[in-house]
Amino acid sequence: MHDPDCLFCKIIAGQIPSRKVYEDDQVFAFHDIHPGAPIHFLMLPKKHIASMAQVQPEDAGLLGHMLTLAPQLAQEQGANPYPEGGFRVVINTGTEGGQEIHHLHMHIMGGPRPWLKG
Ligand code: DGP
Repeated sequence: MHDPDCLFCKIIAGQIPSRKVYEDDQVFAFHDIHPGAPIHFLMLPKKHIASMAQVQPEDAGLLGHMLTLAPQLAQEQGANPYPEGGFRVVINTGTEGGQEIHHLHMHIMGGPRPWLKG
């Protein structure tokens, strides 16, 4: 459940400070330290899953919970309503996928352009 060598497990446990956005029994969300958009926070499972490549069938409910929470949290953080507003969800997976922290996490980004390319 908790990996003592994992930076994000330490953030979840409060051993490293973060700017918390949301917490429940399954997930934790906090602002990215290097925001790439006006709104940029990370949502992660409390369970230590190294990446999306490690997700198991029993994690389907957990991932569904994260996906269904994303719009609510994005709106609470100031994302404008769909369709003119909106947000982007990114899950970097593995080194070639741009993943630097090996604890599964969603980047949730939004706000007025021009932050978004492509
Ligand atoms: P990724 O490349 O998908 O693994 O993204 C990791 C993100 O985590 C990156 O955008 C920066 C963020 N990050 C790294 N260390 C910390 C930290 O100590 N605190 C916070 N709030 N964010 C961090």
